[in-house]
Amino acid sequence: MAIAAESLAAKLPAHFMLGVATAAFQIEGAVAEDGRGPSGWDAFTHLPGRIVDGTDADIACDHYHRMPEDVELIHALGADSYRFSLSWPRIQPDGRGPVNRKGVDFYDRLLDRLLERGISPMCTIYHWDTPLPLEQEGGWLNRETAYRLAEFAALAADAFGDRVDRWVTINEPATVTLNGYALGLHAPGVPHLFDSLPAAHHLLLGHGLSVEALRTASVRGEVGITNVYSPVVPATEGFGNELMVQLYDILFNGMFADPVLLGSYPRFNPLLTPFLAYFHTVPEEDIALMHQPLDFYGLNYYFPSRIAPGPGPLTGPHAKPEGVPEQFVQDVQDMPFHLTGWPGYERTGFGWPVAPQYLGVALTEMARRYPGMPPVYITEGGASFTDVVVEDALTGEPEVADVKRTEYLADHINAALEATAPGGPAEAIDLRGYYVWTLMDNFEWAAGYSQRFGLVYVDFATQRRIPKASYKWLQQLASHRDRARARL
Ligand code: PNW
Repeated sequence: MAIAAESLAAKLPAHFMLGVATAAFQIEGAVAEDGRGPSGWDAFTHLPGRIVDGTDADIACDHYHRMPEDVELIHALGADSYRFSLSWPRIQPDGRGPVNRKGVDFYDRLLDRLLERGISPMCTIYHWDTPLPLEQEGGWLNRETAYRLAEFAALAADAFGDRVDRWVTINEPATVTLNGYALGLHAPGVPHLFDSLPAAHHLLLGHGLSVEALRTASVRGEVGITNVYSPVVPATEGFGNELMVQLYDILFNGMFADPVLLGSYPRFNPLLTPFLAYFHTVPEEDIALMHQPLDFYGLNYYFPSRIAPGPGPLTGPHAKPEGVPEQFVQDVQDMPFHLTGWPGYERTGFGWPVAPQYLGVALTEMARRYPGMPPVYITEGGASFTDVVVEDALTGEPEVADVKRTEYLADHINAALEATAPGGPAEAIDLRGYYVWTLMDNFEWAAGYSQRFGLVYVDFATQRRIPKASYKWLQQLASHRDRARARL
């Protein structure tokens, strides 16, 4: 049973933001309309065998045409804030050079509508849709892309800086590096394993340069980054496993958070040098650029990781989607560690363990590793489960009783509040909000439409939107909170 909305509402600190999040490529569709250029993800989805269900994002949720209706859903939900991303190839089709006015117009209309409805905009500048010309020049393996991103950030600041409350420079550079460049399960789709570390470095450089661009433009909003975080635990006892835990923790967490928050790459056991020697070769000035003062830090949490030494079957978050050519499996078999299952834990549609207590662990580890860090927003959290649409016996209206998703959200918000409450193990963290991933079912990257994360069900054949029980639960949470606020 999920904690009741009313009792959870009573725990929410004043000014805590309840939000919903999306990303442009996953919802917009209209990929060849009004001057939008192709992205690396458009190209990747059209390669044979890369998307589990053989789909693409050409139409997705058709949000480009249905934006007003979708903003009404956010408004009726009672959300305080909406996190969305800018489509870089819609605004700057070649990744350099002039802006596409019609692309800018779309986000102008979105921002105006959000503000009219009293919804605070959080804008992600880069959520993975690199313009194809830049991807063809090496994408994030090419240092040049960092400078191109900063130029795009300057364009965004100029166009939208008067209306955006919070800017996220980059979403999850870890997933871009690991799923994209290391494993090839995401765009651009060629596995480089440990030779992908320059992609991480250039993403972080792109973050730092983008922060500079936003500051130079004197945007009125706050500035931050979003990193995913997964507490890492060993599957077995012994030094070999501890070493692999350290390696995975660096690859997934430390190499993205440390330069941003501490101004250095993680220190590591010299036995890991064969994998991480790249960090000894990077210019000091780059790391200083990555280490910009931030107004907030965005944290995405989905699941903890259990690591065993040696190559192994592809389980866990990096499991090979069905249909991916065998050559990629071979490459991953060369890895010195693998992710193991979580016996005894409920799992989501992706096979990710449902472990709300580990969100508390994540926040506790962050508090210890990064003393004095800026205020934190959990910029994503959510789960995919199989959803079944049934007709209500009385009204005939379609309904989705997504009990597990509702519990997931309630338990995770509760765990985050408890960990960061006074006296809690992560009390040093100033937690300011939680954004549910995601507003509506959408194009779930390599999983296509096979994984539904939405608060709103989307029937992709008709584009009908059906609010699920989790939507109604969040609506209650927001309204109980509002009533409690009004009494003060
Ligand atoms: C995040 N992993 O991606 C993204 O920010 C969203 O766009 C995405 O839809 C959502 O989470 C759900 O997948 C992740 O393998 C993808 O560890 C992969 C991982 C983590 C997050």
